[in-house]
Amino acid sequence: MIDKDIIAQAKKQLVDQNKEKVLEIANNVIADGGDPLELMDRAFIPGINKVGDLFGRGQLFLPELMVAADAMQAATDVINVALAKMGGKQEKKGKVALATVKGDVHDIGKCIVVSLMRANGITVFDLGRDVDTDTIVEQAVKEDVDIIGTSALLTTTMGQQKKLEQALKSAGLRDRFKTMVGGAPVTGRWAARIGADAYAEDAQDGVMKVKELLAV
Ligand code: B1M
Repeated sequence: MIDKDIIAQAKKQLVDQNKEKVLEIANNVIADGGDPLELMDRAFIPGINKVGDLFGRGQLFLPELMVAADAMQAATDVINVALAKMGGKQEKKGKVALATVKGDVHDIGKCIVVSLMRANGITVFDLGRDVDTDTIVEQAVKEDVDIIGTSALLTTTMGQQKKLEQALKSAGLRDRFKTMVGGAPVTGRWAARIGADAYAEDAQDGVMKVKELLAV
């Protein structure tokens, strides 16, 4: 368990948009054998959520949001490298294509999901961010994946997840893939409404849902 003062400092430095300090804390925690996911879940995610709240309330502006996002991305990169090392050699369990949907550049969460899945022996094709439906379907077919996962962080881009379900149906491909949706505004209710096979709340839940969908 990471010391609560370190957690508080890590969160504070992210909210203060201090990339140098954020990186220093992330590197130190990992060098001391701390759990990278615990640091993400207890410090950096609450930190960036606080930044988001301040931005939403007009108490912090876009340039500051961008600096905080850059610090968050740098911390995520450090965490993701540590997660990849934790994975070791594992039997491969299923193939997943993951993308942030068209019109949406939020990819910090999606990248954590990618890393944790890989660390759990799942083969992931990371299609990137702002990816249109046709490209997602094309790549899923090309790589012959089992599951297509999409991330949406904006209420205005969640509709792209529904569009994917419709595109798969029109192409006669709906039964070929399982689908999973995630992202801050996305819910289990939304997943059920659009006909997605699963909703994942966070990266750990994403790994669990892949295992459930593939029954591995
Ligand atoms: Co933006 N942004 N942003 N932003 N941003 C939000 C989403 C917002 C809620 C902030 C706010 O107003 N309070 C708001 C959306 C409001 C709405 O839709 N109603 C918003 C806005 C408005 C905008 C812009 C429009 C701002 C502007 O330009 N005026 C703009 C849009 C750009 C675009 O996409 N077209 C914009 C831009 C940006 C930055 C570029 C500055 C930056 C993103 C940088 C990047 O990602 N490379 C950014 C950031 C950082 C945020 C907040 C603060 C944080 C997002 C984040 O990284 N969270 C965000 C506020 C918030 O969400 N509270 C906000 C941490 C991350 C680990 O969590 O992504 O939820 P998350 O992922 C989690 C789970 O959701 C889940 O697992 C992850 C790990 O636990 N998960 C999955 C996610 N995808 C999954 C997929 C799965 C499974 C699980 O399987 C398929």
